[in-house]
Amino acid sequence: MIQRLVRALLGVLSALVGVAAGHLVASLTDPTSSPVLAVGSGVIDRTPTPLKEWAIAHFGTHDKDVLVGSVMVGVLLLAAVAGLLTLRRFWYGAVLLAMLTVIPAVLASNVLPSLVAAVTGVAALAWLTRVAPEPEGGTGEGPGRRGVLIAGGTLAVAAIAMGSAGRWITSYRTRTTVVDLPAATDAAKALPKGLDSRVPGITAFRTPSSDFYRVDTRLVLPIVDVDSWTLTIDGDVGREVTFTFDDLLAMPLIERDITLTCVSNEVGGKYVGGARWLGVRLQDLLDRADISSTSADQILSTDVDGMTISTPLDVATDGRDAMIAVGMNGTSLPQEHGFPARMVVPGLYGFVSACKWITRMTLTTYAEQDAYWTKRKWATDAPIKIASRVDTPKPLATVDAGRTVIGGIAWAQHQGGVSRVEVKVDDGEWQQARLGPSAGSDYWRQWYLPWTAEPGQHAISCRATAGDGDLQTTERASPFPDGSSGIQEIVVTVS
Ligand SMILES: Nc1nc2c(c(=O)[nH]1)N[C@H]1C(S)=C(S)[C@@H](COP(=O)(O)O)O[C@H]1N2
Ligand SMILES: [Mo]
Repeated sequence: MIQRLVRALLGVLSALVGVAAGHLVASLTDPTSSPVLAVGSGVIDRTPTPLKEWAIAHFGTHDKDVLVGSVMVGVLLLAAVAGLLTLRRFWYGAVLLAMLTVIPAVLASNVLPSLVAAVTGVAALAWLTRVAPEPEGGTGEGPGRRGVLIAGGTLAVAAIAMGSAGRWITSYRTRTTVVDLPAATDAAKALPKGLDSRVPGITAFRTPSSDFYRVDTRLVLPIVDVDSWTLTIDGDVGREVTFTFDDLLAMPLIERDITLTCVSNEVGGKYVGGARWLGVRLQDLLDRADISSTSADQILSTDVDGMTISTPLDVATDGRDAMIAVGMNGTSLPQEHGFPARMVVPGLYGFVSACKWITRMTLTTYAEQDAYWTKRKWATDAPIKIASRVDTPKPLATVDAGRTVIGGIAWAQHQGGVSRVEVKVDDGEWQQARLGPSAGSDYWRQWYLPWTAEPGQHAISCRATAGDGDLQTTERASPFPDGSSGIQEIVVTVS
């Protein structure tokens, strides 16, 4: 029994050594090819949409950690089995352990890390099983015990060292680098002072880049060299054009306050943020490619790793402030938000507009080419739905009786912004909330309503009206396929 446990542990340790060695080699070559991450990315791309939505809803921004953790647990369980198999024949276990690297080797763009993982994992297993007590002499005592402790300890230290080094090198290589940007030729007005300090607990009027929600399919950020990066416009165009980063900076730059929203945002959710974007008008870029006689209906954007995002051409060119952004909140784009350039289209959910790390825009048709989420049956035409959220009090909070404030945020991008927010407490009438300042029709708006809280349990809801007159719908919808809708209702206890 003890001996089996030991063998299982030796299998696990060998796998950890292999994973760590593979991670280190990947960090030096192609970080996305780290074996466990390669499997994780494979799972992301192959997970059916409903399961993915469930994971996002339940694990939120931790969904990726849960995914990588699950892959790791799976690998270690199989590695334990490999360890047990060595009791029969060393090669049984060694082959199973090596087989575990086949999937990442096939999925990854670079096979080297998986190869290294296989070789070091099997070598570790060979060493450990050689010093471990023989199955027949199974006392678990004697020279074998000491030897296995020394070998195990050495390998554990090596695994930790390689794993940490790999992590550090990857985060170093994918760190945010700040590049100087020129001032906008068409600057935004100073952002009005929001309600941030007047309504405690309300969402900040401007989301700091470090707090800005992040949604993408990547487990590792791409490494992009801004000096060799280019943006190409091709497909059904009069003239194929390629821009360097400096070419973009030499063009007229607009600066706009725009609120981005993710289609996966649930009613009352956090996948929304307001930032100031600096970039080149999409129309200016498309004009250089001459799309006057195109029959395309889609811009198919491709990122540096081949991920694709579709955008309806007519929406992107209807005069709204669609841009290829190079700056966010006063500096160049943070790595996780698409450095060196990304698309931003006011009023469209990010999955049909906001391609990060963009490197190509292909003018094509929906009939001809499908983007990543189109293949997964998400909508292609996906305007952001009018929405509002209660920030304070928090759901299920306990509030002191007496005078307090209900406050939150609402958005209706490219529908004239938010012109009204109403709040309902229990079965009362809809009461008009006071609005914070406006930063334009593509930006969200803070709101608050003074409230005299009576002891007991209370339900609080809110709803927004857009500047164009549309009222936030009561119709409940989940994110798939074109965004959630419905009225948020929170419950608080007043005492
Ligand atoms: N290359 C790439 N761009 C992408 C995505 C992605 O997975 N890959 N996700 C999109 C989605 S779904 C959203 S909501 C926005 C989020 O942008 P943010 O992470 O900067 O907030 O980016 C979009 N751009
Ligand atoms: Mo999204």
